[in-house]
Amino acid sequence: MKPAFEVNFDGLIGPSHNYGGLSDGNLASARNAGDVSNPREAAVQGLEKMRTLVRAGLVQGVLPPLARPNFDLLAASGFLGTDAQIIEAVAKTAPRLLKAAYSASSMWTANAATVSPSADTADGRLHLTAANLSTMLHRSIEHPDTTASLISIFAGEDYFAIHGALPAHSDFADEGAANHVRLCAEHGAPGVEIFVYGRTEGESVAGFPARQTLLAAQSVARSHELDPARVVFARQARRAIEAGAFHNDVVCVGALDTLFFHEFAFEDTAGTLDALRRAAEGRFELKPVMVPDAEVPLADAISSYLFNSQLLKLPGEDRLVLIAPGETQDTPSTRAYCERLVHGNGPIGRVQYVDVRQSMRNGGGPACLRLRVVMTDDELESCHSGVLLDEERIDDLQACVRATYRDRLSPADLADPAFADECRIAREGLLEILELDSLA
Ligand code: SUG
Repeated sequence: MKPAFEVNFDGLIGPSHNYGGLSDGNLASARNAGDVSNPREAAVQGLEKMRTLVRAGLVQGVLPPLARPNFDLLAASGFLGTDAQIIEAVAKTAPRLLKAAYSASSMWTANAATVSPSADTADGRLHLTAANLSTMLHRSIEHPDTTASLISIFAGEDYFAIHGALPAHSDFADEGAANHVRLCAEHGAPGVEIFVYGRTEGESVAGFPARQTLLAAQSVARSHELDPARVVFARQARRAIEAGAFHNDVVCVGALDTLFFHEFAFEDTAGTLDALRRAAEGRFELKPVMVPDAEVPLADAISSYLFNSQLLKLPGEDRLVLIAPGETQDTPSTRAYCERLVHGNGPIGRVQYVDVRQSMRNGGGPACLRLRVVMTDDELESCHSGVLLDEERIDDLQACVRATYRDRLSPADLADPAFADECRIAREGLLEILELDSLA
């Protein structure tokens, strides 16, 4: 077994971060629609979270924001002319389309791709499949550019297999790692991969959309050459989706041998745990930590984002650490639960709160903002080093953000043609720091 460690690739929050109200079924996005955002503060908050993990001794990566507005979407919709003419015309006749073209949603890199570490795959390569994000228009335009970023960063076919997104049809709806959990004894050892889906292909469900299908999950597992005996497909509870858990990572997070989840996360909890134990046999003993609804009602779990936390093994600490959003501390039931959790003798020994409020108000907590990539030394060596962060690079990125991002942005401001130039200049500055000028 080659030793490996988990690298978190966070999305660098882009200059057009705004509250567009674009995501049906995402309660925070709907609640804050039309509010004034602060892209500068959002990006600084995200970078401070990254700094927390760098200081804790973890390897931290970053994925750059995508170019916004996405003129390809606007051109495909028949808007032609100079950039300024296009923006003026779209703002007048199709303002929702303009919001989609400007969305900074690629910040939530848990939705960028699904990742299987080399220890789990038959060809011994690290596999990544870009998510088609086909359910929401503003997210469906991410994957071509995300794929290009992944190719630039995870360079070297000996080590990495990058798959383009699945077909853009609702039968293949795929939201990436937000519906995927990998468990193992230690990162470098072969593990078990859990794929959570909200509906089967062809099935129509009333109410909030189920953004992940079983067919998509099975397709990714096949392309990643996973051992079928070590894969579990689990259905997300309809009840959780209806309550606002538009991705499984709103009600569940796992790390190493521990699965931390809400009582109503899965349609069949006992069946899911049995399947997991069978898949884990001989590899590790599953440690489930189920939070009963009586202790944390589903509505509180979703509004506080208790489970949208990063569950991490930090150097020098015996038990796992939960990096939770500040909202979890502000919600009485989740704060009390966390206090009891760390005083017990279970696998989670500490909770640390971080402030990512700007992202939270669009439904993105600490876990949405990161893509986990388990890597060996050789794989890390082969990966583009410009996106790996130390504090100095974080300082440089923050300085660029402070110099180029607005601190107030309402969806109506997107109509200002000058804003498109501001976004381009800001992104070019960031790409230079990350030595990714080729993506400009
Ligand atoms: O897809 N919000 C994102 C939040 C994604 C959270 N990711 C995970 N749970 N992994 C979404 O719903 C809101 C954009 C707006 O309304 O402007 C948005 O896209």
